[in-house]
Amino acid sequence: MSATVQSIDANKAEAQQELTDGFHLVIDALKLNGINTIYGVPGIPITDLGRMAQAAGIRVLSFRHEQNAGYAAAIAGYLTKKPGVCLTVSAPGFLNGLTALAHATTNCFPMILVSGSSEREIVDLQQGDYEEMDQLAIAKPLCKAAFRVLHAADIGIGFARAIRAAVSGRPGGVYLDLPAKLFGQVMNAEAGRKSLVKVIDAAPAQIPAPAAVKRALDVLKSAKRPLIILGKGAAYAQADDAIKSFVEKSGAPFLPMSMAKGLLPDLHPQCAGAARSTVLKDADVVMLVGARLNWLLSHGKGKTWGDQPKKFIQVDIEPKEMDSNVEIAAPLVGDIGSCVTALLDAMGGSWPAPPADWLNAVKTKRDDNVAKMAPRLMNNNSPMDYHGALGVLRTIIKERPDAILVNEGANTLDLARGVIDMHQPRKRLDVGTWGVMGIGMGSAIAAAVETGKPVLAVEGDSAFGFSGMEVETICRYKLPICVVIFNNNGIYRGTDVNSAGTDPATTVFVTGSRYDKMMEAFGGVGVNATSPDELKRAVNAAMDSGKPTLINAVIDPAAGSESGRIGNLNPQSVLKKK
Ligand SMILES: Cc1ncc(C[n+]2csc(CCOP(=O)(O)OP(=O)(O)O)c2C)c(N)n1
Ligand SMILES: [Mg+2]
Repeated sequence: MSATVQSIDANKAEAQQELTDGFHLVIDALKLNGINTIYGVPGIPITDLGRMAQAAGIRVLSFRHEQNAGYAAAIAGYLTKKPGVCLTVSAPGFLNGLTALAHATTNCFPMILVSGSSEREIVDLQQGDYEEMDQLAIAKPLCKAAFRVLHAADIGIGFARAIRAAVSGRPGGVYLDLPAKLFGQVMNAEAGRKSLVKVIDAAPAQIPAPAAVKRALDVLKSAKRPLIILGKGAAYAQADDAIKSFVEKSGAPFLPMSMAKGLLPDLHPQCAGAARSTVLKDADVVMLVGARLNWLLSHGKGKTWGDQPKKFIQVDIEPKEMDSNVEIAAPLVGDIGSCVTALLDAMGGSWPAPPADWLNAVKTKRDDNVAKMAPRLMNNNSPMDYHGALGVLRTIIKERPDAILVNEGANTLDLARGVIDMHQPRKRLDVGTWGVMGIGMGSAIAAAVETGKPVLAVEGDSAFGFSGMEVETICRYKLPICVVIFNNNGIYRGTDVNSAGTDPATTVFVTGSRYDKMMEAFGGVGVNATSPDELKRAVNAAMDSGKPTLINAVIDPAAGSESGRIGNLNPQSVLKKK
């Protein structure tokens, strides 16, 4: 090589070293802020971004459908308190990710949907670009905040705003629109470095007012029949020790909402999970901690809550949550950790125990209900009913308390929630506020990736179908996930008949399907289990081996009920029965 060519090469290299571009700035912005995992689906214009991010040490998990990648990002946010990032292509990929973004917002999970988008000039003139869509406008009503970055120099600020919006205050979904042209934009590397922003104190503590703390404790102290309800906001807060100390010091029965199960163990003597209807009806003071009075708590009124007049104390980071459904006598606004710590401090050394007759009444009801359920959980029927199958899984989770349980379906969800005790915080991941089907495989994958713990996904056969193709993803990344499909041949039940006698009924599937074969197709372990004993052996083997496993658990098609435990929400036609 001649000296001239060598020096031209050296100059070129030097010039390149001094430059950066949109691709690199996005990756650097993520890394600078400790975001080291991306969930997504590649394609124009973000394929190279994924490749380069992977090469730069970010874990980039490619899914088979953006909705599942989105659900993974959402639950990653819940588990880590850092925004989970989902990366999608323009228009259709973006739309596929949008359900998860809305789900994250509704559930208060911090998530950022980062989507490539098409040529701005063409999109805005509606001239028909490849995958043309005004994505920013569409995302806006479905998330906490939405931003578009047009200049490479603004990438740092764009990500900083997105991260802060996702995790501060009440967490939620954020949309970040990155048009194709941005990625190739070049700028001076030093200026690029300076343009990046490391977000300091992304979710600042929000300290409650001392007067509000005192008011809350005064109301709690006045109770004859106190009840504490723990929501997934309390689980999200990762203030586990403070919450446990507070609940124990108060002496009050507590009721965990679905994803707050395990925040204090379900077998804790104060847990009123098995006496839910009694405590909701009879309590006179109800303290909500990171739980909202939405439909899951019958809006705080009506039959579920009985005739007893009630006073509510509500601990929440969002001031607008107060009085959303009923009057809140003692609003306590702040982050859960700060609020609970302030409550504990202000309770002082001695706090009077709640009246013994209330504690005894709750205990009696709980023990009765547990005793009633016990024999049903021990049956070894074949085909299985829900209780026989769930009894086995309950024992497995008790023996492996650090495993993460993912759960969706109708009967499969409602019965598993009641039967399977949780023993540690944030180990139960499910359908959340909307009761959405499809979170299963995305949640399982993110749980395995973010925590490194084994995952048991208990899935209705319908629920599983929404994300079933991701079993390939599970096998590809060799994740320690055991999927158990409660196969009752359909939605709610597999016994429906179409009275017109033409197509199959709307709620039934192919009889005797073998979902286990799906897992085998990708090199995982498939098992067909027809009895609780077989199920137990197969799940234990999967949890021991850590190999991707799918167990087709054959459930009696007649065992379930319409809509599980929420059949009452179905509208009725007066004309239906002729
Ligand atoms: C995205 C979405 N689509 C549809 C529904 C309505 N839905 C509620 S539960 C359910 C499936 C229930 O069947 P399965 O998962 O098999 O549970 P099973 O009751 O049979 O145990 C469906 C489709 C939903 N909740 N979410
Ligand atoms: Mg089913």
